[in-house]
Amino acid sequence: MKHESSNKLWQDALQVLPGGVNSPVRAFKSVGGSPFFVHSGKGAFLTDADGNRVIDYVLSWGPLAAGHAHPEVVEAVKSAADNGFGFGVPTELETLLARKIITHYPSMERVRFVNSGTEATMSAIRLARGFTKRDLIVKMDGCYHGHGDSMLVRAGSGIATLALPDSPGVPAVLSAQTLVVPYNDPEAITEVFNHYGADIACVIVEPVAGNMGVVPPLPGYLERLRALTVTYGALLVFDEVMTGFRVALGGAQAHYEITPDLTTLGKVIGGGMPVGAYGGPADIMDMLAPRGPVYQAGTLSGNPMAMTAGLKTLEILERPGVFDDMERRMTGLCSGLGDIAREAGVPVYQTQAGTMAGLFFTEMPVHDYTNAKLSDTKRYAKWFHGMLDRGVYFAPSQFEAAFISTAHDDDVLSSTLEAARAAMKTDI
Ligand code: KE4
Repeated sequence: MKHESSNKLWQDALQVLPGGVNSPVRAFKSVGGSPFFVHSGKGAFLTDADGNRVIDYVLSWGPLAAGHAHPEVVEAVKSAADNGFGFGVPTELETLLARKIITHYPSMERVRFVNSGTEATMSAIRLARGFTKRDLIVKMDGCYHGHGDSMLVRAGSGIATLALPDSPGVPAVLSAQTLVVPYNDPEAITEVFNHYGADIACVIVEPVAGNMGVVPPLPGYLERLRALTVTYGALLVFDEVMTGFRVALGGAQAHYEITPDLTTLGKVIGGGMPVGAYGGPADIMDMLAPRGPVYQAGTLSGNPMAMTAGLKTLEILERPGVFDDMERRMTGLCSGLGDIAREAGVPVYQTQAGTMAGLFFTEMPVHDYTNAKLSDTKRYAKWFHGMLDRGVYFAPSQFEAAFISTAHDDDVLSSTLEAARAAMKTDI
Protein backbone atom coordinates (compact mmCIF):
# COMPACT_ATOMS: atom_id res chain seq x y z
CA MET A 1 0.00 0.00 0.00
CA LYS A 2 1.22 3.51 -0.88
CA HIS A 3 1.36 5.95 2.03
CA GLU A 4 3.13 8.98 0.53
CA SER A 5 0.19 11.35 0.96
CA SER A 6 -0.59 10.17 4.49
CA ASN A 7 3.06 10.49 5.45
CA LYS A 8 3.16 14.06 4.15
CA LEU A 9 -0.09 14.93 5.94
CA TRP A 10 1.30 13.37 9.11
CA GLN A 11 4.37 15.61 9.01
CA ASP A 12 2.15 18.64 8.44
CA ALA A 13 -0.12 17.66 11.34
CA LEU A 14 2.85 17.25 13.69
CA GLN A 15 3.69 20.92 13.11
CA VAL A 16 0.42 22.25 14.44
CA LEU A 17 -1.35 19.52 16.46
CA PRO A 18 0.12 18.14 19.72
CA GLY A 19 1.38 14.67 18.79
CA GLY A 20 -0.20 15.22 15.37
CA VAL A 21 -3.66 14.25 16.55
CA ASN A 22 -6.73 15.50 18.36
CA SER A 23 -7.07 12.36 20.44
CA PRO A 24 -4.06 10.31 21.60
CA VAL A 25 -5.12 6.81 20.55
CA ARG A 26 -5.22 7.93 16.90
CA ALA A 27 -1.44 8.32 16.87
CA PHE A 28 -0.79 4.54 16.64
CA LYS A 29 1.61 4.80 19.60
CA SER A 30 0.84 1.36 20.98
CA VAL A 31 1.09 -0.43 17.62
CA GLY A 32 3.93 1.60 16.08
CA GLY A 33 4.08 3.38 12.77
CA SER A 34 2.12 6.49 11.89
CA PRO A 35 -1.58 6.85 11.20
CA PHE A 36 -3.07 6.92 7.74
CA PHE A 37 -5.15 9.99 6.89
CA VAL A 38 -8.72 9.41 5.82
CA HIS A 39 -10.15 11.02 2.70
CA SER A 40 -13.64 9.52 2.99
CA GLY A 41 -15.79 6.78 4.44
CA LYS A 42 -18.59 4.82 2.78
CA GLY A 43 -20.45 1.91 4.32
CA ALA A 44 -17.92 -0.47 5.91
CA PHE A 45 -14.96 1.17 4.15
CA LEU A 46 -12.52 4.02 4.64
CA THR A 47 -10.49 5.45 1.76
CA ASP A 48 -7.23 7.06 2.77
CA ALA A 49 -5.34 9.99 1.26
CA ASP A 50 -3.42 7.61 -0.99
CA GLY A 51 -6.57 5.97 -2.31
CA ASN A 52 -6.17 2.80 -0.23
CA ARG A 53 -9.51 1.28 0.72
CA VAL A 54 -9.77 -0.54 4.04
CA ILE A 55 -12.56 -2.31 5.92
CA ASP A 56 -13.21 -0.34 9.09
CA TYR A 57 -13.85 -2.11 12.43
CA VAL A 58 -13.16 1.05 14.47
CA LEU A 59 -16.09 3.03 13.00
CA SER A 60 -14.99 6.28 14.67
CA TRP A 61 -14.62 4.29 17.98
CA GLY A 62 -18.14 2.95 17.82
CA PRO A 63 -20.59 5.64 16.59
CA LEU A 64 -21.01 4.56 12.94
CA ALA A 65 -23.36 1.63 13.60
CA ALA A 66 -25.13 2.36 10.28
CA GLY A 67 -21.79 2.54 8.49
CA HIS A 68 -20.04 5.57 7.03
CA ALA A 69 -22.13 8.15 5.14
CA HIS A 70 -25.33 6.09 5.20
CA PRO A 71 -27.41 7.71 2.41
CA GLU A 72 -30.43 8.23 4.64
CA VAL A 73 -28.34 9.83 7.40
CA VAL A 74 -26.53 12.06 4.91
CA GLU A 75 -29.84 13.14 3.37
CA ALA A 76 -31.35 13.91 6.76
CA VAL A 77 -28.33 15.94 7.88
CA LYS A 78 -28.22 17.83 4.58
CA SER A 79 -31.84 18.90 4.93
CA ALA A 80 -31.30 19.81 8.59
CA ALA A 81 -28.38 21.97 7.46
CA ASP A 82 -30.69 23.80 5.06
CA ASN A 83 -32.67 24.89 8.13
CA GLY A 84 -29.60 26.21 9.92
CA PHE A 85 -26.78 24.66 11.91
CA GLY A 86 -27.83 25.55 15.43
CA PHE A 87 -29.72 28.14 17.41
CA GLY A 88 -29.03 27.92 21.12
CA VAL A 89 -32.82 27.84 21.32
CA PRO A 90 -34.81 24.62 21.88
CA THR A 91 -35.83 22.56 18.85
CA GLU A 92 -38.29 19.66 18.65
CA LEU A 93 -35.44 17.44 17.50
CA GLU A 94 -34.01 17.33 21.05
CA THR A 95 -37.35 16.13 22.42
CA LEU A 96 -37.69 13.55 19.66
CA LEU A 97 -34.24 12.05 20.25
CA ALA A 98 -34.75 12.07 24.01
CA ARG A 99 -38.08 10.25 23.60
CA LYS A 100 -36.47 7.70 21.30
CA ILE A 101 -33.70 7.04 23.80
CA ILE A 102 -36.21 6.74 26.67
CA THR A 103 -38.16 4.05 24.78
CA HIS A 104 -35.03 1.90 24.87
CA TYR A 105 -33.78 3.00 28.31
CA PRO A 106 -36.84 3.08 30.61
CA SER A 107 -34.48 3.83 33.53
CA MET A 108 -34.08 7.26 31.96
CA GLU A 109 -37.18 9.39 32.60
CA ARG A 110 -35.25 12.53 31.71
CA VAL A 111 -32.30 12.98 29.31
CA ARG A 112 -29.81 15.85 29.12
CA PHE A 113 -27.77 16.13 25.92
CA VAL A 114 -24.16 17.25 25.96
CA ASN A 115 -21.42 17.12 23.32
CA SER A 116 -19.22 14.19 24.33
CA GLY A 117 -19.07 11.12 26.51
CA THR A 118 -16.66 12.93 28.81
CA GLU A 119 -19.18 15.72 29.37
CA ALA A 120 -21.83 13.09 30.06
CA THR A 121 -19.81 11.26 32.71
CA MET A 122 -18.44 14.45 34.31
CA SER A 123 -21.99 15.79 34.59
CA ALA A 124 -23.45 12.52 35.87
CA ILE A 125 -20.84 12.42 38.63
CA ARG A 126 -21.54 16.03 39.62
CA LEU A 127 -25.25 15.25 39.68
CA ALA A 128 -24.67 12.12 41.80
CA ARG A 129 -22.62 14.18 44.26
CA GLY A 130 -25.26 16.90 44.33
CA PHE A 131 -28.11 14.45 44.79
CA THR A 132 -26.47 12.37 47.55
CA LYS A 133 -24.54 15.30 49.14
CA ARG A 134 -21.53 12.97 49.24
CA ASP A 135 -18.11 13.41 47.62
CA LEU A 136 -16.51 9.99 47.10
CA ILE A 137 -16.91 8.11 43.82
CA VAL A 138 -15.82 4.60 42.87
CA LYS A 139 -14.53 3.47 39.47
CA MET A 140 -13.03 0.23 38.21
CA ASP A 141 -9.42 -0.16 37.16
CA GLY A 142 -9.25 -0.37 33.36
CA CYS A 143 -12.59 1.29 32.78
CA TYR A 144 -12.42 4.61 30.93
CA HIS A 145 -15.04 7.28 31.37
CA GLY A 146 -13.50 10.14 29.42
CA HIS A 147 -10.84 12.61 30.48
CA GLY A 148 -12.63 14.35 33.36
CA ASP A 149 -10.21 15.03 36.25
CA SER A 150 -12.02 12.70 38.65
CA MET A 151 -11.67 9.87 36.15
CA LEU A 152 -7.96 10.27 35.36
CA VAL A 153 -6.84 8.38 38.44
CA ARG A 154 -4.98 5.18 39.19
CA ALA A 155 -5.56 2.82 42.02
CA GLY A 156 -4.00 3.64 45.35
CA SER A 157 -1.63 1.18 47.00
CA GLY A 158 -4.37 -0.95 48.55
CA ILE A 159 -7.97 -1.72 47.71
CA ALA A 160 -9.48 0.65 50.21
CA THR A 161 -7.01 3.45 49.62
CA LEU A 162 -7.85 6.66 47.84
CA ALA A 163 -6.73 7.05 44.25
CA LEU A 164 -3.74 8.95 42.88
CA PRO A 165 -3.66 11.23 39.82
CA ASP A 166 -3.05 9.39 36.56
CA SER A 167 -2.12 12.52 34.64
CA PRO A 168 -0.15 15.64 35.47
CA GLY A 169 -2.54 18.50 36.06
CA VAL A 170 -5.00 16.47 38.10
CA PRO A 171 -4.90 17.74 41.70
CA ALA A 172 -4.13 15.00 44.24
CA VAL A 173 -6.86 16.40 46.46
CA LEU A 174 -9.37 15.70 43.71
CA SER A 175 -8.03 12.21 42.93
CA ALA A 176 -8.38 11.42 46.61
CA GLN A 177 -12.14 11.68 46.17
CA THR A 178 -12.03 8.67 43.84
CA LEU A 179 -11.64 5.04 44.87
CA VAL A 180 -10.45 2.49 42.32
CA VAL A 181 -11.19 -1.22 42.52
CA PRO A 182 -10.49 -4.10 40.14
CA TYR A 183 -13.27 -4.84 37.64
CA ASN A 184 -15.22 -8.06 38.20
CA ASP A 185 -14.06 -8.30 41.83
CA PRO A 186 -17.15 -8.36 44.09
CA GLU A 187 -15.09 -8.69 47.27
CA ALA A 188 -13.02 -5.59 46.51
CA ILE A 189 -16.06 -3.39 45.92
CA THR A 190 -17.72 -4.81 49.04
CA GLU A 191 -14.64 -3.95 51.11
CA VAL A 192 -14.66 -0.39 49.80
CA PHE A 193 -18.31 0.02 50.73
CA ASN A 194 -17.64 -1.45 54.18
CA HIS A 195 -14.98 1.24 54.66
CA TYR A 196 -16.54 4.24 52.95
CA GLY A 197 -20.16 3.34 52.15
CA ALA A 198 -21.77 6.30 53.91
CA ASP A 199 -19.59 8.75 51.96
CA ILE A 200 -19.87 7.27 48.47
CA ALA A 201 -21.93 9.33 46.03
CA CYS A 202 -21.79 6.82 43.19
CA VAL A 203 -20.16 3.90 41.50
CA ILE A 204 -19.49 4.52 37.82
CA VAL A 205 -18.87 1.44 35.71
CA GLU A 206 -18.76 0.30 32.11
CA PRO A 207 -21.36 -2.49 32.43
CA VAL A 208 -19.38 -4.24 29.71
CA ALA A 209 -15.84 -2.91 29.79
CA GLY A 210 -14.67 -1.76 26.37
CA ASN A 211 -11.53 0.19 27.21
CA MET A 212 -9.33 -2.66 28.39
CA GLY A 213 -10.38 -4.60 25.36
CA VAL A 214 -13.94 -5.97 25.63
CA VAL A 215 -14.47 -7.59 29.04
CA PRO A 216 -18.03 -8.59 29.97
CA PRO A 217 -19.11 -8.64 33.63
CA LEU A 218 -18.85 -12.00 35.40
CA PRO A 219 -22.18 -13.52 36.49
CA GLY A 220 -23.49 -11.67 39.54
CA TYR A 221 -21.05 -8.77 39.38
CA LEU A 222 -23.45 -6.08 38.23
CA GLU A 223 -26.04 -7.42 40.66
CA ARG A 224 -23.52 -6.97 43.48
CA LEU A 225 -22.90 -3.35 42.44
CA ARG A 226 -26.65 -2.76 42.36
CA ALA A 227 -27.19 -4.32 45.80
CA LEU A 228 -24.30 -2.46 47.46
CA THR A 229 -25.35 0.93 46.07
CA VAL A 230 -28.93 0.37 47.24
CA THR A 231 -27.77 -0.72 50.71
CA TYR A 232 -25.50 2.30 51.19
CA GLY A 233 -27.62 4.92 49.42
CA ALA A 234 -25.09 5.51 46.62
CA LEU A 235 -26.07 5.89 42.97
CA LEU A 236 -25.15 3.30 40.34
CA VAL A 237 -24.02 5.01 37.13
CA PHE A 238 -23.82 2.83 34.04
CA ASP A 239 -21.43 4.42 31.59
CA GLU A 240 -22.99 3.16 28.36
CA VAL A 241 -21.24 5.64 26.10
CA MET A 242 -19.78 2.65 24.25
CA THR A 243 -22.24 -0.14 25.15
CA GLY A 244 -25.38 1.89 24.44
CA PHE A 245 -27.06 0.65 21.24
CA ARG A 246 -24.03 -1.65 20.86
CA VAL A 247 -24.47 -4.47 23.38
CA ALA A 248 -28.19 -4.28 22.68
CA LEU A 249 -30.53 -1.54 21.50
CA GLY A 250 -31.29 -1.03 25.21
CA GLY A 251 -27.61 -1.29 26.11
CA ALA A 252 -26.02 -3.52 28.72
CA GLN A 253 -28.75 -2.61 31.22
CA ALA A 254 -31.33 -4.31 28.99
CA HIS A 255 -29.11 -7.29 28.27
CA TYR A 256 -28.24 -7.91 31.92
CA GLU A 257 -31.61 -6.65 33.24
CA ILE A 258 -30.07 -4.28 35.77
CA THR A 259 -31.60 -0.85 36.35
CA PRO A 260 -28.96 1.78 37.11
CA ASP A 261 -29.74 5.13 38.69
CA LEU A 262 -28.00 7.16 35.99
CA THR A 263 -26.89 6.22 32.49
CA THR A 264 -24.43 7.99 30.26
CA LEU A 265 -24.60 7.62 26.49
CA GLY A 266 -22.66 8.89 23.48
CA LYS A 267 -21.18 7.62 20.21
CA VAL A 268 -24.07 5.79 18.42
CA ILE A 269 -26.72 8.29 19.60
CA GLY A 270 -24.96 10.96 17.54
CA GLY A 271 -24.52 8.79 14.45
CA GLY A 272 -20.97 10.15 14.08
CA MET A 273 -21.73 13.73 15.12
CA PRO A 274 -20.61 15.05 18.54
CA VAL A 275 -23.26 14.01 21.07
CA GLY A 276 -23.25 12.75 24.64
CA ALA A 277 -26.18 12.31 26.99
CA TYR A 278 -26.96 11.38 30.56
CA GLY A 279 -30.25 10.52 32.15
CA GLY A 280 -32.18 8.84 34.90
CA PRO A 281 -35.27 9.18 37.10
CA ALA A 282 -36.99 12.57 37.21
CA ASP A 283 -36.32 13.05 40.93
CA ILE A 284 -32.58 12.90 40.28
CA MET A 285 -32.43 14.63 36.89
CA ASP A 286 -34.71 17.48 37.95
CA MET A 287 -31.95 18.58 40.33
CA LEU A 288 -30.22 19.93 37.22
CA ALA A 289 -30.36 23.65 36.38
CA PRO A 290 -32.55 25.41 35.50
CA ARG A 291 -35.01 23.25 37.50
CA GLY A 292 -32.62 22.47 40.33
CA PRO A 293 -29.32 23.69 41.78
CA VAL A 294 -26.81 21.35 40.07
CA TYR A 295 -25.29 23.34 37.25
CA GLN A 296 -24.37 22.03 33.80
CA ALA A 297 -24.60 23.80 30.45
CA GLY A 298 -23.37 23.69 26.85
CA THR A 299 -23.48 26.05 23.87
CA LEU A 300 -24.00 23.34 21.28
CA SER A 301 -25.82 20.80 23.45
CA GLY A 302 -28.72 19.25 21.53
CA ASN A 303 -27.74 20.96 18.27
CA PRO A 304 -30.11 20.09 15.43
CA MET A 305 -27.49 18.60 13.10
CA ALA A 306 -26.30 16.09 15.69
CA MET A 307 -29.83 15.33 16.83
CA THR A 308 -30.80 14.63 13.23
CA ALA A 309 -27.85 12.30 12.62
CA GLY A 310 -28.60 10.46 15.85
CA LEU A 311 -32.33 10.16 15.19
CA LYS A 312 -31.87 8.74 11.71
CA THR A 313 -29.15 6.33 12.84
CA LEU A 314 -31.31 4.95 15.65
CA GLU A 315 -34.29 4.67 13.28
CA ILE A 316 -32.16 2.50 11.00
CA LEU A 317 -31.02 0.30 13.91
CA GLU A 318 -34.61 -0.07 15.14
CA ARG A 319 -35.83 -1.59 11.87
CA PRO A 320 -36.92 -5.23 12.38
CA GLY A 321 -34.00 -7.65 12.30
CA VAL A 322 -31.30 -5.02 11.67
CA PHE A 323 -29.66 -5.19 15.09
CA ASP A 324 -29.96 -8.97 15.41
CA ASP A 325 -28.46 -9.41 11.95
CA MET A 326 -25.51 -7.16 12.91
CA GLU A 327 -24.98 -9.14 16.12
CA ARG A 328 -25.16 -12.43 14.21
CA ARG A 329 -22.49 -11.19 11.80
CA MET A 330 -20.23 -10.20 14.68
CA THR A 331 -20.67 -13.69 16.12
CA GLY A 332 -19.74 -15.17 12.75
CA LEU A 333 -16.68 -12.97 12.47
CA CYS A 334 -15.51 -13.86 16.00
CA SER A 335 -15.96 -17.56 15.40
CA GLY A 336 -14.11 -17.34 12.08
CA LEU A 337 -11.22 -15.47 13.67
CA GLY A 338 -11.07 -18.01 16.49
CA ASP A 339 -10.87 -20.91 14.04
CA ILE A 340 -8.13 -19.16 12.07
CA ALA A 341 -6.09 -18.46 15.20
CA ARG A 342 -6.40 -22.07 16.33
CA GLU A 343 -5.38 -23.35 12.86
CA ALA A 344 -2.34 -21.06 13.03
CA GLY A 345 -1.55 -22.16 16.60
CA VAL A 346 -1.91 -18.59 17.89
CA PRO A 347 -3.36 -18.40 21.42
CA VAL A 348 -6.17 -15.87 21.62
CA TYR A 349 -8.91 -15.10 24.12
CA GLN A 350 -12.06 -13.73 22.50
CA THR A 351 -14.97 -11.79 23.91
CA GLN A 352 -18.17 -10.47 22.37
CA ALA A 353 -20.99 -8.30 23.62
CA GLY A 354 -23.64 -7.73 20.96
CA THR A 355 -22.05 -5.79 18.10
CA MET A 356 -18.71 -5.18 19.82
CA ALA A 357 -15.93 -7.70 20.33
CA GLY A 358 -12.45 -8.22 21.74
CA LEU A 359 -9.46 -10.27 20.64
CA PHE A 360 -6.70 -10.71 23.22
CA PHE A 361 -3.39 -12.35 22.34
CA THR A 362 -3.16 -14.42 25.48
CA GLU A 363 -3.96 -17.94 26.59
CA MET A 364 -5.48 -16.70 29.86
CA PRO A 365 -9.10 -15.74 30.29
CA VAL A 366 -9.45 -11.94 30.63
CA HIS A 367 -11.82 -10.76 33.34
CA ASP A 368 -10.05 -7.63 34.53
CA TYR A 369 -7.38 -5.12 33.61
CA THR A 370 -4.56 -7.02 35.31
CA ASN A 371 -5.25 -10.05 33.11
CA ALA A 372 -5.80 -7.88 30.04
CA LYS A 373 -2.34 -6.38 30.49
CA LEU A 374 -0.84 -9.87 30.35
CA SER A 375 -1.78 -10.00 26.66
CA ASP A 376 1.02 -10.03 24.12
CA THR A 377 0.71 -6.44 22.89
CA LYS A 378 3.66 -6.90 20.53
CA ARG A 379 1.78 -9.71 18.85
CA TYR A 380 -1.31 -7.50 18.73
CA ALA A 381 0.76 -4.83 16.95
CA LYS A 382 1.87 -7.39 14.34
CA TRP A 383 -1.76 -8.49 13.92
CA PHE A 384 -2.85 -4.86 13.55
CA HIS A 385 -0.29 -4.05 10.86
CA GLY A 386 -0.66 -7.40 9.12
CA MET A 387 -4.39 -6.79 8.78
CA LEU A 388 -4.02 -3.12 7.84
CA ASP A 389 -1.53 -4.04 5.10
CA ARG A 390 -4.22 -6.41 3.83
CA GLY A 391 -6.94 -3.76 3.88
CA VAL A 392 -8.58 -4.34 7.27
CA TYR A 393 -8.44 -1.68 10.01
CA PHE A 394 -8.86 -2.86 13.59
CA ALA A 395 -8.27 -0.60 16.61
CA PRO A 396 -4.63 0.54 16.94
CA SER A 397 -4.48 -0.81 20.50
CA GLN A 398 -5.01 -4.15 22.21
CA PHE A 399 -7.13 -2.36 24.80
CA GLU A 400 -9.93 -1.23 22.52
CA ALA A 401 -12.97 -2.82 20.90
CA ALA A 402 -13.90 -3.94 17.42
CA PHE A 403 -17.26 -2.74 16.12
CA ILE A 404 -19.44 -3.85 13.24
CA SER A 405 -22.00 -1.86 11.24
CA THR A 406 -25.09 -2.62 9.18
CA ALA A 407 -22.82 -2.21 6.13
CA HIS A 408 -20.50 -5.10 7.08
CA ASP A 409 -22.06 -7.64 4.71
CA ASP A 410 -20.99 -11.21 3.90
CA ASP A 411 -18.42 -10.08 1.33
CA VAL A 412 -16.83 -7.74 3.87
CA LEU A 413 -16.68 -10.49 6.47
CA SER A 414 -15.20 -13.07 4.11
CA SER A 415 -12.55 -10.57 2.92
CA THR A 416 -11.74 -9.94 6.59
CA LEU A 417 -11.32 -13.65 7.32
CA GLU A 418 -9.20 -14.15 4.20
CA ALA A 419 -6.86 -11.37 5.36
CA ALA A 420 -6.83 -12.86 8.87
CA ARG A 421 -5.85 -16.29 7.55
CA ALA A 422 -2.83 -14.77 5.79
CA ALA A 423 -1.87 -12.48 8.67
CA MET A 424 -2.16 -15.19 11.36
CA LYS A 425 -0.04 -17.53 9.25
CA THR A 426 2.74 -15.17 8.22
CA ASP A 427 2.82 -12.04 10.39
CA ILE A 428 2.48 -13.00 14.04
P1 KE4 B 1 -15.66 10.98 24.58
O1 KE4 B 1 -15.42 12.16 25.51
O2 KE4 B 1 -14.38 10.51 23.92
O3 KE4 B 1 -16.77 11.26 23.58
O4 KE4 B 1 -16.21 9.78 25.46
C1 KE4 B 1 -15.47 9.36 26.56
C2 KE4 B 1 -15.87 7.93 26.90
C3 KE4 B 1 -16.67 7.72 28.00
N1 KE4 B 1 -17.06 6.46 28.36
C4 KE4 B 1 -16.66 5.39 27.63
C5 KE4 B 1 -17.10 4.03 28.05
C6 KE4 B 1 -15.84 5.56 26.48
O5 KE4 B 1 -15.45 4.48 25.78
C7 KE4 B 1 -15.44 6.85 26.12
C8 KE4 B 1 -14.53 7.11 24.93
N2 KE4 B 1 -14.03 5.96 24.26
C9 KE4 B 1 -12.77 6.12 23.57
C10 KE4 B 1 -12.44 4.79 22.90
N3 KE4 B 1 -12.13 3.79 23.81
C11 KE4 B 1 -12.78 7.24 22.61
C12 KE4 B 1 -11.62 7.25 21.64
C13 KE4 B 1 -10.68 8.38 21.92
O6 KE4 B 1 -10.42 8.68 23.12
O7 KE4 B 1 -10.22 8.99 20.92
